[in-house]
Amino acid sequence: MSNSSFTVTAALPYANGPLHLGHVSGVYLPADIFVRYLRMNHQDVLFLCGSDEHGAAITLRAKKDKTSPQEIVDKYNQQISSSFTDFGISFDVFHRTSSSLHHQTARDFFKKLWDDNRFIEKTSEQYYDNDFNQFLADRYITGSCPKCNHDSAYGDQCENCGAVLSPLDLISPKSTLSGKVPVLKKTTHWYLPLDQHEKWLKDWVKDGILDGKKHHNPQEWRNQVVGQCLSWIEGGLRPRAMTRDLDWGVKVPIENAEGKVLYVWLDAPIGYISATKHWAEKEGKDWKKYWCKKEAGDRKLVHFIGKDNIVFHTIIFPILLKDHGEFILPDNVPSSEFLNLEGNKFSTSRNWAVWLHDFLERYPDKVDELRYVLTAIAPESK
Ligand code: B3M
Ligand code: ZN
Repeated sequence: MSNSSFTVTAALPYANGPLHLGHVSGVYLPADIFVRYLRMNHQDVLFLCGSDEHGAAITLRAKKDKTSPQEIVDKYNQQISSSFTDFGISFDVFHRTSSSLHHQTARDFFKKLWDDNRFIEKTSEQYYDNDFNQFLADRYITGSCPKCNHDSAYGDQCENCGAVLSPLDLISPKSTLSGKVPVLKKTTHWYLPLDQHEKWLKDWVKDGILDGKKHHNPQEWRNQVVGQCLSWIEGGLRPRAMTRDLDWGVKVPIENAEGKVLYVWLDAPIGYISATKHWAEKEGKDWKKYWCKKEAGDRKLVHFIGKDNIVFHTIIFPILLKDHGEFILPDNVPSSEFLNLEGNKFSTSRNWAVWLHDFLERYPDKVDELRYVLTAIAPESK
């Protein structure tokens, strides 16, 4: 194997519940195998992860458990991190997005893009709960699905038919906070014009060409990743709001943005960069060698992710990295299909899972056996 250097990331698990074997087999174990293989071949590799501690996934869980988001993320950051250690996943660093280092990194990133006029400011009407005096995140609104009539579709998606929705599509919407019909109210947000990036994205994903030069070999990407990404682009991209009306998250670092935080899918991937900074500070290294065009040379960036995260890692995050200007783009984004349990997809919210910490408590000396079985049945392409 010729000498190369790698920055390998594994999707940041939401700190809203424990890890299950679906997460492990689809993301963390393949990433760990890849990294161990590189290290065995004396390649220079940094392997990083951390917990994703913002967004409605966290606030909803806190509400359900009648506690605060902080308590939820503290609890699950701890539990997830020990499960990874006990299972022998060999991260160089496991960080968290609630750290002040991350907040600063994400704010600076957003501010640079804002200063460079990369966002479009837009005022629109969104659902608001008068009893709770707050705008409703997509996941806080349920109603009937306009496509299949399923009666408890969420504001962003129908779990029954898979349709991607916006809250205004729902028939008879209801707030999950008060249970009442929400009202429409005006609010201003900053949008990333994804549609302006279709051309270069397509060249990059389909042919591996970036800025007129060969960037990576597209044959090495999995079919389902390229396929999903191209079908999004071909369907036409639309501007997407990069901020939210919420009080849990990274505050929007510009004037007249009180009560607004960064969209969790803007801040979470930046978590890869802050995890690197955190590690580099401790190790006396230069984080830029792992991320920045000037310092990184031909270092390869590889994101291991779950199937439902493809669009964020092949479209939105690459646009953000390119717009920012200093960063390298991913060379590969390996994503697996879902592992099923008795025919159904593993699911934290539906409590359908074999939990990793449960397995490790019951069978502490069977780690290699579990790693073997999950590798043998890995849902690589189906
Ligand atoms: N936390 C989504 C998930 O667990 C999300 C991944 C973030 S990667 C930057 O499905
Ligand atoms: Zn539906």
